[in-house]
Amino acid sequence: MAIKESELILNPDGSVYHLNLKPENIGDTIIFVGDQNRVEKVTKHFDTVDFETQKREFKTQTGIYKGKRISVISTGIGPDNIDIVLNELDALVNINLKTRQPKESLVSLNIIRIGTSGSLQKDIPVDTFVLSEYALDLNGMLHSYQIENISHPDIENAFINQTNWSANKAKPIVIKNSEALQNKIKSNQTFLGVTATAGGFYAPQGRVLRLPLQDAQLNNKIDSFNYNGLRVTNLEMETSAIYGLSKLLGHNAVSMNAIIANRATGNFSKNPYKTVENLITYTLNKIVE
Ligand code: R1P
Repeated sequence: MAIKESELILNPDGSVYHLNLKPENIGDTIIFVGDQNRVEKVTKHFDTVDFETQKREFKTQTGIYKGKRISVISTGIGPDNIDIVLNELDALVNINLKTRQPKESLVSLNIIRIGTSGSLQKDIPVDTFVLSEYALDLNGMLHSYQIENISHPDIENAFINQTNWSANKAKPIVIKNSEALQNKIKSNQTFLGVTATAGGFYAPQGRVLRLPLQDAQLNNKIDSFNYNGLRVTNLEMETSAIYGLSKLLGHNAVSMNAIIANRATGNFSKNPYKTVENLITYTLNKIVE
């Protein structure tokens, strides 16, 4: 059965609706950044850039870095945007856009997020890198999919118990990264850990400006969570959605976090741009090693 026009929306030129991309516009290695102005901070290192497009916050450039074809896409902020980006990227490689039928032989993309994040642990200071071994979903977008085969109930239940997680919030989900990409990119320069993904920046990450939190102790409980040595290293807003949808769709994903704030000490990086730049060059070189 062909997927209906209302479900898989294409632009008049045949490109997918939000990303404005056609299948030939992307490589099979894709770097996600949040900020559209970060796309060029990655591609300025490329030998050539042969394609560029933008619609809303979704800006893409594709080019060659040390012989490898790589696309860089800005996802904007949050798991809702990741739902759009992952589904439309998957459609580009795994659905025949002319017949609107899923392809029989499926392609696995390599997806690497280069993002910024706040550390929750004193011993993971600002200006370091965290590679997310696991993602801890706190926002709930993934509950619209069938996640039973990608979740880790033992870790999830320990987290729910140790934090006294409110039943009024989405049930936390733990998803593993791509071990192959982790092994390619990790080094003694990367901390490994569990990255918590919140669906907002303020109360969902325990920040108080004028509104009180549902649970004022939650961040302390998240910081001290421990499951067989696994701990929550950092908080951001995309990794669990990337890991969850990549696992469900058959893609490989890893998330690299430039730590620009430390929520445990209250420190903020003196030069966050430099830390992000360092993470970009570190990650690009690991991808082509
Ligand atoms: C919030 O300021 C944004 O910064 C972090 C969060 O995940 C969120 O998207 O990542 P990026 O710098 O990659 O956007």
